[in-house]
Amino acid sequence: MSPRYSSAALAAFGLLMALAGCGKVEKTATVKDESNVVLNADSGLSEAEVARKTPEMRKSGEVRVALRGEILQADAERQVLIVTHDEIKGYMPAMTMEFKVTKADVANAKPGQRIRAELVERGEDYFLEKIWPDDSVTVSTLDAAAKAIAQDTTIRGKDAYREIGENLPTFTLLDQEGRTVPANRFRGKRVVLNFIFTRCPIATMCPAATLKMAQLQKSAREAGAKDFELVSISLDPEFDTPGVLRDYAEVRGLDLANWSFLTGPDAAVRHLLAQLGVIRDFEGATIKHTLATVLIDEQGRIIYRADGSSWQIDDFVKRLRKS
Ligand SMILES: [Cu+2]
Repeated sequence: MSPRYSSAALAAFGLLMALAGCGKVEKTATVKDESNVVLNADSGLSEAEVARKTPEMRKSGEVRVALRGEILQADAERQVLIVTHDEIKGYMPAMTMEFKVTKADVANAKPGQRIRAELVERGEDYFLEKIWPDDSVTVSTLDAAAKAIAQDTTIRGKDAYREIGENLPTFTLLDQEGRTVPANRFRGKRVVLNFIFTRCPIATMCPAATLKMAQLQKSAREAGAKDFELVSISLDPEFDTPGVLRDYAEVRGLDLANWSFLTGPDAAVRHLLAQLGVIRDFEGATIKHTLATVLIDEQGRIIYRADGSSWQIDDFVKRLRKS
């Protein structure tokens, strides 16, 4: 059942760990912060427990509760969303209120859309963080795709790892604008695909990979390559919401015309990683991971891959230019 990784991928893993010190404790990236308790019914708390814990949390700086609701209006100028939210048992009745959000989240917001998020009460202010689409069509599409890829990994067994010449696994994720993106959206184009996470603290890993993808995008265009796409999938989908990815791209001035940042259920990402031979380990407060840059052809076949961080831009430019 455990996926098989190419020896190149494993060797690159060891090498990167040694070079980047990824295995050491990285205090800068807090992947699982235990102090961030989110109060809600899903966490098994009763209405009375939520009511009891709220003042304690308020005293220590902020209250975090899970929220579901519908976007009524997005105000880009004031950077707020007006949301009609469901009852939050033990904390607040159902009502319409205003929340401060990031620039990317306000840009992604669509009036009428259902969302789930974390309500953060800090001082006098109310914020929404970790905003995900929660309409039934999106949720059921993502869940069905996650189940399908999990099943596929199981069926493939020890052959879960996809070799050169095999197809890219089928997946459906969300892009940086919260749009549903099926893998076949990229058919007919060459695709360079990698995995990154926005909180990666190691300059030589994800930040360098993103920089190189941007350089590849520019060089390939200059070399006359057309009809190619770049895809960066989050290794940390619980933190990397569509808005977080959009913000990551905008802060870096990335050109998203043919570059998608994808995220979605961890259940789906986990199997994509296994099938594409990228290793990810949650270690304490950080994510230890390998890097792979994978080239997909117009028919959705994996035709080339480079493991580790030392892939050559020129090499990929050459392969993106159709001969
Ligand atoms: Cu990284």
